[in-house]
Amino acid sequence: MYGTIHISEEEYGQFAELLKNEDPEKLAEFEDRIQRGEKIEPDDWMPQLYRRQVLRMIEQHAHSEIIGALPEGTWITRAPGFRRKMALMAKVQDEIGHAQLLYSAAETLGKTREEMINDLLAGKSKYSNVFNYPAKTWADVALIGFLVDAGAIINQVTNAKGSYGPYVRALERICYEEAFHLKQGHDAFVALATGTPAQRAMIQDALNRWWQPLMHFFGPPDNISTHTKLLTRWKVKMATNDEMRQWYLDQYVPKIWELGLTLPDPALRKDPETGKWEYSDPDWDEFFRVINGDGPLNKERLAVRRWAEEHGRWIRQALQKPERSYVTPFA
Ligand code: BYC
Repeated sequence: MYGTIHISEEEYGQFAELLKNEDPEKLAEFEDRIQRGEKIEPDDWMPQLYRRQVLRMIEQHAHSEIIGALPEGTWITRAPGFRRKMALMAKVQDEIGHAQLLYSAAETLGKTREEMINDLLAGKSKYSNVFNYPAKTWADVALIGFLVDAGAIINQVTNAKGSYGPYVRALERICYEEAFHLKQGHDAFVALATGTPAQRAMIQDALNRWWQPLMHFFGPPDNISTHTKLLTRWKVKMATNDEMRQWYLDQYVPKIWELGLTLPDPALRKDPETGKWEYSDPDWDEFFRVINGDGPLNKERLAVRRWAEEHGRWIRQALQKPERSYVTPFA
């Protein structure tokens, strides 16, 4: 299923207008390289549209990592116990590290990190929908570590087989760390699900609130997704949004049900004949509202990043002025 092309030649032809300024020979050679499974590297020839699309995706992913550190980050001081606190601190630190890797990969396409951060702070760039919801209880943190990271792994393991060299190398490294995140999330999740009645109620409440954002996480259905067709052809996305959503349901719904927890969708079931999951369509109007800046916490999330940007400016400026470096008196 990885790397299936979902665009017909006729549909691809509709992009002709956007590709009309490209050298046809170079474009054909680029397409051949993609089909042979070769990696595209920063100095290689690529159509401008490929450059823009890959940059858009990596940049949004990088922003998702730094904004994604916020809901869990606020729980470091309140984590229940020393071991949970240490694991959570390590995880949050990893997420920031992922952003570093991804901003570096995005920079290879010609946009500076400063420009990317400015676009994020100005509300011009998107980041993952899920991080615009509050982590009200410790159960929310357990759920993020288990079920958001599980979604991230499905997406990233898939796209790590894609065509843009710097992105896939960053994803490979990120996936190793996500595997640890998933374990810490699963451990905290199971502890609550098998705990006292109050703990079970807390994790059930978290599931009820987070299920819809989790269904949104893989993006809009294929029939309304803007970029999937072109990006599967160019092997930037190695599966469609609906395919990834199906794989996620297949792997994680049984794990949730095994714990005696329920999901807030009475229509959710696997059709034994087709092997496909059926579910109620999540509210896609809400999804588009949230990703366009009008979710429960979009303004708060960006306000925290603005604060961090302002308060960290002095150190970035200091690092950019090597002529002012200090000479040790013992030299
Ligand atoms: N949230 O044409 P479509 C993490 C936008 S961080 C927000 O299907 P595409 C973690 C999409 O951008 C991991 N926006 O898009 C971190 C497009 O808008 P524009 C996050 C979304 O790109 C810390 C429009 O909807 N993972 O796990 O073909 C702690 C139409 O959609 C979303 C990534 O970033 C969304 N969920 O496919 C814990 C993975 N979905 O740009 C955990 C990289 C769609 O036209 N990204 N949109 O204005 C991708 O794989 C793809 O971008 C997506 C969407 C599959 C998400």
